[in-house]
Amino acid sequence: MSPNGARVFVFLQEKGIEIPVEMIDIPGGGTRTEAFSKLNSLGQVPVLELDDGSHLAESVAICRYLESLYPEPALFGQTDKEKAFVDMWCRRMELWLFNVAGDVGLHEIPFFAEVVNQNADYAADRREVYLHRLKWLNDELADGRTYLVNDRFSMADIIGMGMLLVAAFVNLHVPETLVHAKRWEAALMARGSFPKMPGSADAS
Ligand SMILES: N[C@@H](CCC(=O)N[C@@H](CS)C(=O)NCC(=O)O)C(=O)O
Repeated sequence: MSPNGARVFVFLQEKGIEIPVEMIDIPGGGTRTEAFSKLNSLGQVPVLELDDGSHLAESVAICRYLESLYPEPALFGQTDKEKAFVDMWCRRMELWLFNVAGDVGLHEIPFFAEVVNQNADYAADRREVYLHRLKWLNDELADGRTYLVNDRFSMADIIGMGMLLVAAFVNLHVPETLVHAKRWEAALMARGSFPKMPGSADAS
């Protein structure tokens, strides 16, 4: 499953929301058709079709909209302060980690040669940066908390799940030495909503 689509799937499962889902065959070119570009002009999943026929793209925007329709359990924070911290951690996970692992994929996986001018040196640099930033995450989690914000599972952890997934696609894993990041990863993997990882027995 695609890492950004997985965020919405995890969100739906954590909320217990059931909606009709259509899977798009990305390697088969399903996001690059004219019909799909009418749903999202960037040619990317996920996309949520609303009752009025409009189409909402961007995984975090979709999840935010679903949170407004299904407030419980709150995954974007409960109090104003918690909401702000979830926001901070969503941005950190997306911009500081997820996108770095994503860049490795964009610059190494042949399918994405149409999307970027692939550069092997840049990909190698991003691999190092990702591992360096995992050390930062490990230090952040050294206070022993289970999840990123207030010990309560949130959207920031969901982006973290997507990060683990996108990294696994390019064979980047949390080193055993980063015990706090490993503890956080184990807590995420223990949740029933954790996405199927590449290479796992039941991965699709
Ligand atoms: N910022 C977007 C990123 C969406 C995205 O990159 N989707 C990828 C899959 S993870 C995609 O559909 N790629 C299709 C393609 O490149 O043709 C989000 O959060 O939804």
